[in-house]
Amino acid sequence: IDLWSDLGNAIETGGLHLGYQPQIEIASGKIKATEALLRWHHPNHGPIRTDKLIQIAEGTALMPKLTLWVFHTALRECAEYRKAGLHAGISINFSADDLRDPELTELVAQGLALWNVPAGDITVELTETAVMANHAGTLDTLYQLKKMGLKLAMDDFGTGYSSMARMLDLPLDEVKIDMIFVRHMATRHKHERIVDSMITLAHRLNLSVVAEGVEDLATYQRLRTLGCDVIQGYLIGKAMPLPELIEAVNNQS
Ligand code: G
Ligand code: G
Ligand code: MN
Ligand code: NA
Repeated sequence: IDLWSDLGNAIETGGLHLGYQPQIEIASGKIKATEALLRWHHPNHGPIRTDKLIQIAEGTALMPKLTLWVFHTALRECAEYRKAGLHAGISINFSADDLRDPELTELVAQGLALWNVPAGDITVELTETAVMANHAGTLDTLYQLKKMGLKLAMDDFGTGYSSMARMLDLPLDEVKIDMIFVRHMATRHKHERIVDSMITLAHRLNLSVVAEGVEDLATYQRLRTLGCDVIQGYLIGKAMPLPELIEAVNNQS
């Protein structure tokens, strides 16, 4: 099977979609933003894992095409859910390739103008490995995006390496605590102490904290007590297609 060329076809002919996973602000109980997560249902092989899909595209000519598709689709659908009454921002994942692409900021500027979504409502999620690539252009791109008014989030915080060192040179707004820390924090003391320390560290740097992978009420309650700002996870909901997201919001109010 040639997944690479199938993916190329899917980008051109419409085999992809984005799922939107709600992020809830603990203080207000409201959806503050959604994370756009790419989904590919292959006509013969069914759903393809997204990490695998990204691996197939990265380092090839498909990655910029895919990113263009993701960015425009996310902004168009964000504009759509705002019209439907959900006044929430959107978080988008960029890969190492994307951040090295000197045309990324131009693509972002064009998308913003076209879909009329305020720059401040867009958060760019960076994995530590994407930023670790240590490419001179990457930092430049991040500072430009920041100057354009977008927000920057460190994804998978606490995994990878040099996570603290990245805090010195990146103009971050948010950290997303990786679910390996969050998953067992309600039952394991050490996990809970680490999450507590991460929240304190982030707040000392004036960064907002999102906890990922929140699956149960006990975990939510611990996070609330520790002063976490935002939660994301199956307790609230999985990534869902736009119509389902809008329906869920309408049923709530
Ligand atoms: O929800 P899920 O299993 O699909 O996410 C798997 C991984 O794929 C996550 O690390 C996530 O950051 C990444 N991912 C999801 N959507 C996108 C996307 O649109 N672009 C990039 N570069 N990565 C994405
Ligand atoms: O972008 P990032 O690497 O953070 O991708 C988040 C991944 O975690 C996606 O694959 C998403 O579908 C998944 N995810 C989101 N919420 C939960 C959760 O509560 N539990 C588990 N096990 N996975 C989750
Ligand atoms: Mn992410
Ligand atoms: Na993550």
